[in-house]
Amino acid sequence: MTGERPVDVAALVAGITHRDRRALAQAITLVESTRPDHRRAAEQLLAELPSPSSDALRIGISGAPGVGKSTLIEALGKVIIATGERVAVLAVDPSSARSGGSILGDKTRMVDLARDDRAFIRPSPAGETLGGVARRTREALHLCEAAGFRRIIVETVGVGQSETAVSGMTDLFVLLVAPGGGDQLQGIKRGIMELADLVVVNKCDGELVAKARQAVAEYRSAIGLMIPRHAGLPAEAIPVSAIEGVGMQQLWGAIVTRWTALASSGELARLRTAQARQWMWDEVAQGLRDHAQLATGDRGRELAQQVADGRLLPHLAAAQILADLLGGTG
Ligand SMILES: Nc1nc2c(ncn2[C@@H]2O[C@H](COP(=O)(O)OP(=O)(O)OP(=O)(O)O)[C@@H](O)[C@H]2O)c(=O)[nH]1
Ligand SMILES: [Mg+2]
Repeated sequence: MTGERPVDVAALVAGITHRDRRALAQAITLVESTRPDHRRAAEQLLAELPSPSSDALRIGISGAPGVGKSTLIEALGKVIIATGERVAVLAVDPSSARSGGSILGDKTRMVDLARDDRAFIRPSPAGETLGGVARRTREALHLCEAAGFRRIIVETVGVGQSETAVSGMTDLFVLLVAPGGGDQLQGIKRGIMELADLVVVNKCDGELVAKARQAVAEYRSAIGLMIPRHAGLPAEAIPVSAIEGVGMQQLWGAIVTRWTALASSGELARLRTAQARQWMWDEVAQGLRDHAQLATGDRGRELAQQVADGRLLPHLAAAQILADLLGGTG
């Protein structure tokens, strides 16, 4: 894909089908590219790939900067590999200002996993985002499944919207938290808590043990007051120490138990159907927006400037753009 050589889609299809990690990495680079010719090749690739033969378990993991996401994924990844499965990790960094540091951090904190040929780790910079999760992460996830990965983790830094986006493309959403001072739940929005299947309290070690236990108790009582996301399957709060590898078996056990329960009740199928629909409409919305920006050209820029100067209200400007695009029928 370097230079101006046309993309060899057939070679990528063959490589991915043969579980070649280099082909997978190249394919993800292709779907992330915004160049129109790359986009066409990416769409062709996605159309030509055979659908994965079995269901993958898709896990979303989110949490504030520094709570230990990378450390946890390294430890959990090893547990997954020990079960005989391969694991793919898609790490998305929502803020470009931090991207350099975080991606560097991932390389140094997932050393063992990065070295293991049963693991695939892919950090992606911000790029175009859906509230912090790269627009093309769903496609990357699909590519990982086509490459035979049956355990996939999507990691993102929690920024308020990224949790919603990541939970909208995965089967289970894990909210990672660390013990705080005083009121443990402080700063965690209720809406985010309601998305979580598992609230994992990390850093339950050393001097932090007492605070971590208190946090677990507080999360448990908060969960008890919430309407569960899946009826009959309330969220769980689990203490771990990612750095010491403590609680990893319990965490993996809870993930698998929950996923199995969702699958056998039919809830997983319903969830995925809803996600597929949402994906389609998200793409339509994004596509229309891209089209509108191109098609309105100078007029669009002029209206945006008027909005920026406070001379025109945003919704009135939007209505004018829609009227222009739709021939005044909107
Ligand atoms: N005490 C303790 N420290 C931990 C634990 N897990 C991670 N840390 C430390 O917390 C810091 C952040 O860990 P990371 O795994 O990089 O956290 P992260 O959430 O991936 O951070 P960002 O990617 O920057 O958002 C590091 O200094 C880790 O060593 C743990 O279980 N216990
Ligand atoms: Mg990290």
